[in-house]
Amino acid sequence: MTTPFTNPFLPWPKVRHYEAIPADGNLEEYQRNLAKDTAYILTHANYDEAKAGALPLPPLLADPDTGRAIHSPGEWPALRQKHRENLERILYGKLPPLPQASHWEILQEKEVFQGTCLMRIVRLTLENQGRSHQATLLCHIPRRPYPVPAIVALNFQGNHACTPDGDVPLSPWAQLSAHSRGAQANRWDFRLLCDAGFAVVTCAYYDFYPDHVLGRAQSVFRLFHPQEELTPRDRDYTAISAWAYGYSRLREVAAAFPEVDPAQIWAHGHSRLGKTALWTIAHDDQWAGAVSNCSGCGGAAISRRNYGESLECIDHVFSWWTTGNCRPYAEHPETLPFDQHTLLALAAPRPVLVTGAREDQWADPMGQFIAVLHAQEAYRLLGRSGLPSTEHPPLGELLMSPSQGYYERYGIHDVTDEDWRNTLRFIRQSR
Ligand code: GTR
Repeated sequence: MTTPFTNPFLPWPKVRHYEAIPADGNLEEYQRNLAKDTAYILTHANYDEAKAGALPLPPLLADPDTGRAIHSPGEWPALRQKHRENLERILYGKLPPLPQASHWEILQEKEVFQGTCLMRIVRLTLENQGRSHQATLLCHIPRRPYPVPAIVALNFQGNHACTPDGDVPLSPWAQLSAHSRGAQANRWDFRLLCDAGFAVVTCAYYDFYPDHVLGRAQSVFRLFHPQEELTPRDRDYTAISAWAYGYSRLREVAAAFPEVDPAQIWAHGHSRLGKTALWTIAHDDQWAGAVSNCSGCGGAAISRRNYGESLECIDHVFSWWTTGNCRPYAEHPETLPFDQHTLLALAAPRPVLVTGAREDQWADPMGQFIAVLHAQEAYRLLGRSGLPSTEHPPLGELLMSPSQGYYERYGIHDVTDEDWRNTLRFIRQSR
């Protein structure tokens, strides 16, 4: 399949500084330079489609080492495994192993929305070799004939920021609690989702990996590694893999609720968590499917395009998201043995919805659409249908089959009610 673009590839503006993370732990200068780099990158990104380029994508259905093509569904699992190992080695690192023990307890439960829904606060504890790590989950469960489907999604600013409900405990993370209660409630229409018959389980992403250069030491990786191995330079242990691990631990809790159908639990994520939702279901086959909202570069958007955010930017500015092996590939994305259509294909045959927004060109909606189109090959190999058209749909129009969905809506980088409505439409027709 060819992409709709025929322009020659133009390289991204290079990041100005590329200091390694200092060994002495003194991050002050590093962080100052990073702020300058970020400003530079933001003002130099390309938003001209005519310059976006069209490097050929690595074939999805061929061995990245030998080039040998596969033709039957039986050959896919081994190739899928190889693609996943490449993504792991170069971009996202390995997920932590399972802990020796895990348990959860209900801290609070009450009726909300005029008795149509239960709100439940759950504390999850993971234990390994005498260390323990906790996460606090905010769950909404509609009172319906059970079992109901569920959406699992990490949140950015703490459970208390997702709802104005004063009974939801403040996140213990100072950085998150600084944000006021209900500050992101517009992104979480629990009422809409419960009325539609969906349970929703969320938790602060900081609970699994605080999202900054020093976050590794407090992340869930500390269950498995001593502190000396969890410095800013230990880039094997990435935030995206820790969050993906968190998604799957939340899925286990949701699946254990008697009200929830364990076969109908969907991973939903916005932006960096949209990248994570895709990496999550690439690993854990128990998810029903995923919704990746405005995930952009390192998520659903093609890395080989010169448009909006670049992999080099991510690898530099968010060094804790990617592995230490990423840099040479980020500087030369044409050398990657995969592109992000490969990540999308790892979900096949399970349904995936990819979304973008018009004013979120940083996340390259068109690059996401191209990735969805190219991921179709894996779905077709497995006997599923791809998108019903290869034309980018008009703004606001959801293009979907039971296996793949894509739309670009008006508006900014956000999660809106329109996004949730489209998510529900997509999930309903996919089940
Ligand atoms: C941006 C980053 C994006 C995206 C976004 C978000 O700063 O460049 O890759 O992940 O943050 O998560 O909101």
